[in-house]
Amino acid sequence: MSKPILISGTQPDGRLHLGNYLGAIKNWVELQNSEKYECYFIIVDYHSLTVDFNPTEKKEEVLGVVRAYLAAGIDPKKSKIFVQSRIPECTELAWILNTITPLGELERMTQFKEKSENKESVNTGLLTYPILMAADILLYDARFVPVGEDQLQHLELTRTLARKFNNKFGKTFIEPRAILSKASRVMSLDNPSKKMSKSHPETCLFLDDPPKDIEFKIKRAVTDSGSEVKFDLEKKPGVSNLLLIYEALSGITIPKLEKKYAGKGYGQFKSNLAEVAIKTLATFRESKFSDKKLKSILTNGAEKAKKIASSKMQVIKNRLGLRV
Ligand code: AQP
Repeated sequence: MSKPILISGTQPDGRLHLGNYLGAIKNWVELQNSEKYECYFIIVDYHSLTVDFNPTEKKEEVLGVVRAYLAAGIDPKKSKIFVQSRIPECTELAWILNTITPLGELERMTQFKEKSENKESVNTGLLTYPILMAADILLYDARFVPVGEDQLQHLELTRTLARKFNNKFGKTFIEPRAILSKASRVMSLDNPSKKMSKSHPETCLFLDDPPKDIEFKIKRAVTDSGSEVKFDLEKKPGVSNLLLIYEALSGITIPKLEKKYAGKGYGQFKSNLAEVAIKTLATFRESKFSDKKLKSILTNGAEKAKKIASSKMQVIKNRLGLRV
């Protein structure tokens, strides 16, 4: 029997951060290695056009994401790795899904509201990008989508669109389910009420940060009043965020960490966390893959994805009566 399909992606729009890794990519590696799924990992370059960008940097940003995937442990022999824009069927399907998406559903998306807040003018892509994400997922009949918590609302829209299309035109799409990692919402180091986000680089620990920057950022991270290292999201959001990060990086559970640092204060805790982060992230700083190898992985991945996408598109067009 064939394995269920699992799909996820990352935008090539700057450097990847600890939220991307602990909320998504680390989990992808574990899911891939469980051998229970057929895995597709996309570099969603069309999504990344919705924010300001420099065309001369885009190619390197795309290769940078592939490099991070490989350094994290995504294996091109086990998983398909490809770039979204190499599969035009995705934008074709996005157009079709546009025609069944109520405008109100898009306007109420938290990410759209946050990113358009206080802006005089907002591009339409920022509003419609959840439809492109839905197309990426539905095109490959994915059953599972491992994402961070910030993407759950978009995934819910994907499920709504699949249901709506199926009801209108006959069963065509699977309603995908999210898979969340334990650290599905890594918060900003400066402000634990906001998620770590590349739109606010000052809040991020980047995967390729040099050791001295990691140490500096963790030492400076906001902690709470008192000195007890204790997990309490309401009363101690800063320390709780650091504990979640520590657990995800080291595999040591939060209760064990609380015990280890009982009576020791924040200084030692932060200094040890910095050591763990420097060690774990060494793989991203030190990994070396030639551009030639990365490009060949992408060509190979796109060839496989293209076959699946084009045969699914035929089914979709048939359903819509578009094949004359
Ligand atoms: N802070 C986070 N905690 C947990 N998971 C996170 N992800 C992102 N931030 C966190 C997850 O990373 C995957 C890839 O993210 P993306 O490339 O789609 O970009 P994003 O979600 O838009 O990431 P940013 O940094 O937050 O960018 P901006 O500032 O542009 O919004 C996704 O699975 C995401 O959930």
